[in-house]
Amino acid sequence: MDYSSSKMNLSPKSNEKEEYSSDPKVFEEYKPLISSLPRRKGWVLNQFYHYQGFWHNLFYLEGLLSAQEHFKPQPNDIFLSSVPKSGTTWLKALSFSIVTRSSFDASKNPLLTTTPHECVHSLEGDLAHKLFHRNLDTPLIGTHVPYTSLPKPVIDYGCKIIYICREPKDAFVSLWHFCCKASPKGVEISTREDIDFEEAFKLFCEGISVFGPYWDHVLGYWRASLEFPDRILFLKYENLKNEPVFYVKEMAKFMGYPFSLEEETKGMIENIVDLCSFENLSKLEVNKSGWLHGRPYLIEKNAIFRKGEIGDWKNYLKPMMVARLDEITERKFRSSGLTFNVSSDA
Ligand code: PAP
Repeated sequence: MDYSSSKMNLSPKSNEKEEYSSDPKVFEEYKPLISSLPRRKGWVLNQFYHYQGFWHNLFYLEGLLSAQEHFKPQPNDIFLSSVPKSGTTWLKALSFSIVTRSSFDASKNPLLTTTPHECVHSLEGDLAHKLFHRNLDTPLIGTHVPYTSLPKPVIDYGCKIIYICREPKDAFVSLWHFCCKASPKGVEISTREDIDFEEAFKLFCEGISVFGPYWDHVLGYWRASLEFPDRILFLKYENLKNEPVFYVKEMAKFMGYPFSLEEETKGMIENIVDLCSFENLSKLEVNKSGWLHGRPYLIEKNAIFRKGEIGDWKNYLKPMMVARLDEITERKFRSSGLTFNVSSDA
């Protein structure tokens, strides 16, 4: 595949306009802080702001600041956390199915008519931008916020967290595809241009991606999971893909919703795995057409479901790129105990 024809200039310009405009009634107070932060041109939305060691776009940064100031979790809340494109949608669907399994008949499961992102709202997106008016039907909250930036009560109350990460080459390729399908609001969708692949790769390697650096995000949760194993369950997309039944069982136990022997015998775990599989969710009408809500850019729902495979990077990354990303991953994760089988499938 030749990416040289796909162009969007990513170099910073001092007079770049921010496409997303915040609600002044809600976020006015954060303007002085935000304007003092280092910033640079990002992907999709013009500006990335550097806050507490990570890069954020304005929409999520305002949500994060508001969450850090105002958000009060319930002690039994369970956070589903990830760096973007690591399996968030899947984790939301599986967790939602686990905790609501006695509330719905299979034919009435909300996942059949509602996207996983609408079944489980995001802390810094939906909740922060709607002033934390919550539907308390489930204790689940999604977030891409790095561990060290989570609102303090989330840690102090001992809320449980499930973190999912994904092999970085696949995470990058998935992110690039997603960003190419997203348009800043107000930009005619037909005039949207692909993001330059090589430029995006360079930025990703430098740690400049939404909620990046990717490696620091993963390491923050990894280290916390080693310190607090009863509070943080650390999952890999690849493991979940290879052994979904085993990990769904582990998730249910961890969340405090273990499967009974009777449920296991009836095939409840396999039913949940099937319901939430890429093959099933991606063909549901609700996930095929229409727009995803609660985002600062326009994105069609089907952009969330692309291939759902391990190792798709092989179709996109040149050998030099593979070597570079593998080298960074090896260096960053060295002596952390965290490994990915970097050069083979997972
Ligand atoms: P988000 O951060 O915007 O929420 P997220 O769900 O984390 O996105 O990642 C999307 C990736 O998960 C896509 O990967 P791909 O680009 O390599 O294909 C998407 O296809 C994949 N995905 C979505 N749902 C599932 C699922 N049910 N099972 C496996 N993979 C899935």
